[in-house]
Amino acid sequence: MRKIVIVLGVVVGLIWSFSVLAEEDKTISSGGPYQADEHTVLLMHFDELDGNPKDSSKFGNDAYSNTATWTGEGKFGPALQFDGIDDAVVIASNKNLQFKGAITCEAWIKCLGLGGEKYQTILAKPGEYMLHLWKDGSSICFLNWGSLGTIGADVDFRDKQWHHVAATYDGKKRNFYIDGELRESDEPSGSIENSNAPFSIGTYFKGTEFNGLIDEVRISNIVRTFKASDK
Ligand SMILES: [Ca+2]
Ligand SMILES: [Ca+2]
Repeated sequence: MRKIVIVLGVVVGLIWSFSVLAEEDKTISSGGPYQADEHTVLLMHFDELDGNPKDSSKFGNDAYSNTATWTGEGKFGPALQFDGIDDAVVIASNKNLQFKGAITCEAWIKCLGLGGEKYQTILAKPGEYMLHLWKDGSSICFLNWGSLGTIGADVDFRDKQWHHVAATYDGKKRNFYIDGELRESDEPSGSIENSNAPFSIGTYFKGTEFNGLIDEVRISNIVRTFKASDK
């Protein structure tokens, strides 16, 4: 009888441990990989491992140029590696990627060292909005061309680890999240500007090249919120 009780105790203990592990796994995987919803205008899982990346949103914003290298070592499955010299993913401009009011830009990034001479582009719609690191990965900015200007966060990305970065604007307030934590906010005056420039990931201009891995890029036409478990 005592043996049975001990065996039962061990079994219950194991079940409990596995359920705790399963909970932890669920927490880690939040923040992606995402499913496209009605507000998703671009969603790049970067899982193709070949050719040009495809958009999983209903808008079909597929890339038409990819000079980055596929890797199986992404945040979620495969990702793209950018060499810090000339690698880019380019997507044609269209009105779904232009914003009148609300926008959320986000990506998972792993910076691997020095990039372009000016800074390191994560994503950019030149003339409208851009997420970029300082050239050595020592800080991050969300820039809106025109009157809104820049919001920055003094966060060091030189640890060669994956980080989730997100910026939102609702027409009034701008929020900047790193690994799901709200790091900076402001209320810039002015309005969003639109341009016909292509949307780029990794670089958009000489001197702005990203050095490292990028995964799970999502652009949304609403303000999304994030929490600290998004990492
Ligand atoms: Ca991926
Ligand atoms: Ca190259």
